[in-house]
Amino acid sequence: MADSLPARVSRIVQATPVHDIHTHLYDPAQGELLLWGIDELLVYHYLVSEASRQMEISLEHFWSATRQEQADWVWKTLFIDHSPVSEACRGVVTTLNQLGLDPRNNDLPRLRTWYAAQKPDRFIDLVMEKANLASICMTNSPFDPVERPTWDRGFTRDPRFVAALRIDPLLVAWPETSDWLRTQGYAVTRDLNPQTLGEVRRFLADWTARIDSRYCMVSLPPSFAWPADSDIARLIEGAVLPHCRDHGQAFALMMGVKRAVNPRLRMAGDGVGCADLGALQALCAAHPENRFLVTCLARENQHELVVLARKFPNLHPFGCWWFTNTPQLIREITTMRLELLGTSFTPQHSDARVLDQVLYKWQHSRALLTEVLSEKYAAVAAAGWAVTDAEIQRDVSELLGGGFQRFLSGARVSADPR
Ligand code: RAT
Ligand code: ZN
Repeated sequence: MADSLPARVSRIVQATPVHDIHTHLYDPAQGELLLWGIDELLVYHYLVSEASRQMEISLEHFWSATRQEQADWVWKTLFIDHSPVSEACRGVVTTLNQLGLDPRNNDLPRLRTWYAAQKPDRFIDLVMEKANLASICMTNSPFDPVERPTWDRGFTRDPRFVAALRIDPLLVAWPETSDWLRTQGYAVTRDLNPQTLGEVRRFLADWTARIDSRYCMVSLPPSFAWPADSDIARLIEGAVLPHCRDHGQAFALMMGVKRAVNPRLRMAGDGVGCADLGALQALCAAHPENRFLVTCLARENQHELVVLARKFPNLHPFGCWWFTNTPQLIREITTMRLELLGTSFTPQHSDARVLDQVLYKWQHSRALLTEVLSEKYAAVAAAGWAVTDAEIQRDVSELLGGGFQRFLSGARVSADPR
């Protein structure tokens, strides 16, 4: 008997390698920047913010503990004292399961012993094979005092790890960042005059070349406005967009993050706010020769983003980002995007900060993509257009990174379905 439609879609989605277009993972040659292991999984900031609501100790006590003790507290709070039903908790369970470990029969010391026996190189291969990843796009910041020296020293690149230039401090912390740029040899002033904008472009060009960046990216607060009489608007107009045009780079905007809503939670303390997508509309309209990759953190922005993408072919929506990376919202957002954009978007990125997390992020994402795509193919079949396996394969390759890469290259869609 022929496979059912969901079985065909599932087989193809599972077998298609994915280009993970936004993560916080690093090239293995960057050493300790690439995190992995059970303690890192447990102190992931998604889990820390959940644990902080129910932990028996104060936050001050938690932060003063060692990493292993912090992991113990998260494990006790979220896995022992309560059931791990949240998406981030389920992620730890899926990850361990994918590695052949039963979290119910292995306490933390046993899990640590298992991890201690893994060889890093082999572990990276194992994880990438199991998650079926073709490439991992990093988030690379010249402003990070720990990361920058690794690039200054230089290293042999692992071709599976590709770079993307992250420029938040340049855009959201001007003029303070101008002082730092001067220490790096760029003749900038606090005033954004033509000379300074030229030097900012030189900085962007230098780092784009140094890391072989695929695109340039920033996360923005809900208050971001454009056009505007502001440093950030001047920097985007006078430096970032010309740089992107000159170097064939897309500009990724991650919109709607409120940083440090609760600073006591440190990295776990960021929140969400509704972004003004009028700013995005104005950018796309004023700069048809620039390409914009956009993800929004607020659920409330998702519909407007999709409608804008129908109007502007230079806008590519991507990912169900951070607080929207939950099954209910992924179903809703991915369905809406398929219904209004067809396959011309990238449904997901992992945002993994710990290598092992790609195991759960992609297992969960693949399952949801299968579900939503199967429903859409069934609906169009009922209307009189049954898709072939080759067409499903074409679409899935497109959704799992192929369309993203073509958008980055500036090329238009090919008509060839194979
Ligand atoms: O999802 C996350 O881990 C967040 O902390 C952010 O890093 C976000 O993805 C970002 O890139 O700013
Ligand atoms: Zn991220």
